[in-house]
Amino acid sequence: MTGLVYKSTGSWYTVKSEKGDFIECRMKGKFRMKGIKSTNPIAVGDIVDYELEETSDTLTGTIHKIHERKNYIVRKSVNLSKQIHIIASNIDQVFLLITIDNPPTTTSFIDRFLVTAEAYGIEAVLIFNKIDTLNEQTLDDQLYLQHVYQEIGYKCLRISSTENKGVDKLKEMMIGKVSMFSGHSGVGKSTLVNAMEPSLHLKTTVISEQSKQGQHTTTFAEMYDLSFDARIIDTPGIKGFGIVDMEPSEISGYFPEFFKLKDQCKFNNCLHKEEPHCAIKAALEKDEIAWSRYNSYLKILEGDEEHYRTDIYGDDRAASDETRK
Ligand SMILES: Nc1nc2c(ncn2[C@@H]2O[C@H](COP(=O)(O)OP(=O)(O)OP(=O)(O)O)[C@@H](O)[C@H]2O)c(=O)[nH]1
Ligand SMILES: [Mg+2]
Ligand SMILES: [Zn+2]
Repeated sequence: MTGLVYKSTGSWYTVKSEKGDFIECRMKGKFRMKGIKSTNPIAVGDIVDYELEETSDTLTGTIHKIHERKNYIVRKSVNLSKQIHIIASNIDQVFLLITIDNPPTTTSFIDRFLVTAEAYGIEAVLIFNKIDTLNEQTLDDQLYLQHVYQEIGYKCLRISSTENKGVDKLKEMMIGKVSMFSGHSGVGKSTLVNAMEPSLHLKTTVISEQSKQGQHTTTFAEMYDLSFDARIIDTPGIKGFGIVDMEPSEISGYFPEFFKLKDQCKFNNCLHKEEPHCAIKAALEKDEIAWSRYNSYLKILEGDEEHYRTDIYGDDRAASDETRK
């Protein structure tokens, strides 16, 4: 029998059958997908083959095959730097929730996320959530960031999940699709799912007053069927985004505004650092490329991965003055 994985806790997987029942399944033996070394062999969104276990009183099953994935989005696991964690698979679009200051989201984090989505060929949309909390300064910061990303071509939405602003527009974009919410803990992913489907009552928690960070309320990725013909995968907040191995020459291809200009660089292997007649540096000087994007690019190029854990709330805050050049 074939089903779709709605939740994975590591040892048990909730699979929705073709008839629409939810069956708790285990994995049979060990199996690996070709070329993927991940901490989790099966992810939410996977299509699997399973057999029902006849011996048990409750309905359980064993999974013996994963169908090939259309795509998947991964992050490097923070502790085991060589391993990756598959957040979800077979998704049509991913929404990154961003808050300006509660909690703060850095441009470096946003850009790492976007690079990952570009690399895996998944459309990414930016959601600026908690717009009801913005003051004069943070509103300015939010609008500036939105401008930067819209210029590049990313769709942006302004939402207040608690005041139900902008939610209908989002729903429209989700019809007929599998979408995923991502972002730091506390940005309001689960609150936004509740705003779209109040009957779900997903657990949410206020962010810590002191640290201005979320409390990691959602602990496992889970998919939900929504009443307007849409599916959403709510995910646990992520601290940082380690970029999975990329060749230095590949990276600028995942910055769409760099990619457009690349052919105009003097050297076709230009890494846009110190090379003469670099079209990207020229665009930067003319303010046609945002400095925050260029800085993110350099960090990824330098393999600056450990950094994000310490400076995420530090000097490269999304809305800091340096990035507003
Ligand atoms: N003012 C305001 N508060 C919001 C909004 N969206 C979410 N919140 C609040 O932000 C806090 C965190 O929301 P959650 O939905 O738990 O955040 P999350 O992103 O799911 O967090 P994790 O599950 O930890 O990753 C809660 O207190 C929400 O009520 C919003 O649009 N405006
Ligand atoms: Mg949550
Ligand atoms: Zn160049």
